[in-house]
Amino acid sequence: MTQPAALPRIDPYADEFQQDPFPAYEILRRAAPVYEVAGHGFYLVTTMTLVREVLRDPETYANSVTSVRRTEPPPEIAAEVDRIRAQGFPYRPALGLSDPPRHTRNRALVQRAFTPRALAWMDPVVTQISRELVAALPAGGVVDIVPAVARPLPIYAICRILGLPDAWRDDITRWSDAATASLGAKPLVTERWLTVERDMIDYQRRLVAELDLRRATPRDDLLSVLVQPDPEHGALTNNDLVWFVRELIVAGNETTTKLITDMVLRLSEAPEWWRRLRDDPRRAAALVEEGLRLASPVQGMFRRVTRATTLGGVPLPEGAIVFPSFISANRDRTVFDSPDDFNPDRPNARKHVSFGQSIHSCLGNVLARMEAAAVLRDLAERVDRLEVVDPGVVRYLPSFILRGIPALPVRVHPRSDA
Ligand code: PIM
Repeated sequence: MTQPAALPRIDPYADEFQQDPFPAYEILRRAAPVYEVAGHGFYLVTTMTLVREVLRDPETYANSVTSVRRTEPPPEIAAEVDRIRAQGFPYRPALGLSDPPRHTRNRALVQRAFTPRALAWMDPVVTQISRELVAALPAGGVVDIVPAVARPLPIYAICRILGLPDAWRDDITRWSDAATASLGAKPLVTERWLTVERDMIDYQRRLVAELDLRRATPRDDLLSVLVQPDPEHGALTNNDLVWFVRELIVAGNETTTKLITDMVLRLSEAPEWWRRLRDDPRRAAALVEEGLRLASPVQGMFRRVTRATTLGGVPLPEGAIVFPSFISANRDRTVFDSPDDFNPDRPNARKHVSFGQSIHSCLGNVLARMEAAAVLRDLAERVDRLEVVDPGVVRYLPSFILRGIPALPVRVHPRSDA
């Protein structure tokens, strides 16, 4: 394929890119919106129009891609990793990496639990969790907002939805870290590889025990729904379910944590929004949309080309892998004026693709929006300002797939009139 000769080499695995991908994406949107990443076997797709073209055509751009998402263990521990993996269930795609008909069936199973109406019962639950976490922030003191609020809220919420014991909350945090450790990142250090693999076995065993309990005595929770056989397809096996639930757990927290943290950083630079939000708590929804656009915690998803096609004038052979970049499309200036500005009043704030689109659009979008809005409203009630202690050293996770700040110490300036 021909790429403009003057284009700088863009490497999504490089630290510079991962810390600040926006200049590179700006160049790509202008000069090479379908860009072959040298040496890694995939194309970055960066304009809103082309990202939507990919997402809207799941037959040409299939979801079942496993080859480039994760880094694999180094050869010296490959045998040990295989030995640990052999103690657990082999990988089975559930939603995130599956295509119809499996995807259609799995999605139908869980979709009903994630509609706005079905999630209405979660609103008071989320509000209460959020209130407690925010109330525990040290007035006048310094706290890392990630473990204090951004991390626990979505984990507690997904535990409630699935029906997992509250006592598992710390384990779920650990499992979730393990599940995402190698996503779009540089190879892990050897010891981390082994703990990741062992953590996943621990998770599988504990979950199977919980699934057996639900089969014996169903409860009013999502695990009980998942173990029920359906008349058309029969029952999912434990092997299917450990991977399915793992996806729901990971999806249910990693990204919302990142969204909330990113919004706290953004509002630390525009603290007048706390007041505006306090004046009208209904503004939370618009703030969250604009926060979603700018944060894009899922930076994009891989797709596999199922039949030779052309995208933005670039021929793509069958089997090619593309990465429609949501985070880049969300800054496309042909769609959003001054795209780098945080402007919750922009009329088309909801035009972002942070939740993807079409058959794979985010199952958890209602819940994510609910969680982020609750935290913003509670913070607005209590704080005058959250001051990032050291804005100069904010660093993002080393990944081009997920985007997030792993730690964000802030000084809590409480409202003097609260
Ligand atoms: N999390 C929530 N929705 C999607 C995700 C996700 C996507 C890619 C990798 C990990 C999590």
